Amino acid sequence: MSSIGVLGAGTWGMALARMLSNSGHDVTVWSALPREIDEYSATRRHPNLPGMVIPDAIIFTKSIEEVCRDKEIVLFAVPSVFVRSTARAAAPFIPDGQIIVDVAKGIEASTLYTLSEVIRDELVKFGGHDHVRLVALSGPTHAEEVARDLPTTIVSASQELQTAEIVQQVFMNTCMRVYTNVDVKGIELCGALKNIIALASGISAGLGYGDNTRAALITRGMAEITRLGVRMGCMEQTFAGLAGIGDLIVTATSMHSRNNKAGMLIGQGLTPAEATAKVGMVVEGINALPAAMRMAKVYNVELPLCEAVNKIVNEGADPAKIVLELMTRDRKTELPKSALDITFENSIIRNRRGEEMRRVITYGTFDLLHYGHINLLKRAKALGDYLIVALSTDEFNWVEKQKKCYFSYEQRKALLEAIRYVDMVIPETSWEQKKTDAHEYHIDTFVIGDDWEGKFDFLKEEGVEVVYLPRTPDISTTQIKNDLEHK
Ligand code: C2G
Repeated sequence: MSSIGVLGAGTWGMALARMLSNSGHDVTVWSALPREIDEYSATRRHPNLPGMVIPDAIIFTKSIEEVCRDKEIVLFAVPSVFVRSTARAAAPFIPDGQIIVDVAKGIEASTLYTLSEVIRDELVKFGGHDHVRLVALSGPTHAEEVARDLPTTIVSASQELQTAEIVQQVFMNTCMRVYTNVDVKGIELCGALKNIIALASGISAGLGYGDNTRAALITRGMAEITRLGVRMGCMEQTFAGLAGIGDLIVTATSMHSRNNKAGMLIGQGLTPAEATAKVGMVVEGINALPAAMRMAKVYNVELPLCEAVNKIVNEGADPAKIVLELMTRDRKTELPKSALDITFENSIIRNRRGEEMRRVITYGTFDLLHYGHINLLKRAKALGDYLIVALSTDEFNWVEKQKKCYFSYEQRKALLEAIRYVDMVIPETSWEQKKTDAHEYHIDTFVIGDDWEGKFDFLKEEGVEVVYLPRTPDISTTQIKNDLEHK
């Protein structure tokens, strides 16, 4: 059996703690609210789970050190807005190599990080955590039903399959069936954004609309989340899985769902604040809206339902009017873009721009290649099917950017061509070439880090989509040089 530390004594954290304890694991639960620890350890009851008895074997602690020390698994079950501060507080007590499971669902609006990325970010910042093993655990899992041992399924997702399998082993029992996945980003994106669609579903019911409308919202809501996820490099099949459509169905149709309940109250005329107060628990769909709106902009993806919910929740729009707008939007097809044209060279040079093959271009020096560059190239490639990198020549770097590169143009070119996201490397010899490149290579999308935000919008007049992606924080060629100098 395993020893497990649970951070967060909320509904989901306690339902899981009980399940794990009843499976024979040693479970310690911590909360940032001492009064919760005092109450739950004394009464062995949780206010949101009246029918549930908290096993005597569960240890409660107010010490974040005690809940993290010597555990096979540390489980983050705090509300999404407290994940960063909790990870920062726990970092000194989490050893390198620790398996960390996150069950909180959300995306951090300021960085567009998923919550497992937020935890990793805090541990890396603290230092000494080079091999943190993060798992996102997510699926159609109402705490109220898990607390009653009703048959439930969930996905254990980690970049390392064997880590996902360890967590699968620990959480699997006769009432909880665990599936593994490696698409952590996709799993976490579903978990965050489906709460917004559940809000929409509740608003629809609150307006008195029926099952037809709810089915439409679930189906089209999943379509827009999938569209965004694929643009972000996630696996399309993740969205058709348990953490995708499975979780959306259960969240958008069940009265256990806080998002559904809050949505209904909003549809009936309460303000979001009144609705949240009445629900009395965290409504993660509202927390997820800022990040959803930012991702729609950064990745140039239409999220009509998320945008509609945002207008209602954050701009006070009239729900009935918004539904009418949604119903009368410009006509769309359900068909995905046509099959990928497999002859890259042919489509690059000879075919006109078009749906069959999306071509992306980006520009840069890429000296002392680092993971910030790779992160940019990976996301750029996910925006299309073919990525061209215009690499600044040594002369262009010196004359135009006063940059003295460590690696020559040829060396930097060879490094870039070895990256699986890069399909072609061409020289960047002038600032002006972007316009002609766009036509010569039939470019659909121009991408660059948001340190250049707004600088290349003129390319839109050439019919090119312009995307500025968030830079990867805390890494740059300059920083590497400085660090090496002072080491
Ligand atoms: N980048 C990033 N995160 C970092 C560092 C760089 O996303 N931590 C991105 C930059 O925003 C840029 C690309 O990686 O999109 C290459 O960065 P540089 O080599 O620094 O390129 P730069 O000097 O900005 O040249 O005509 C455009 C210029 O050639 C861009």
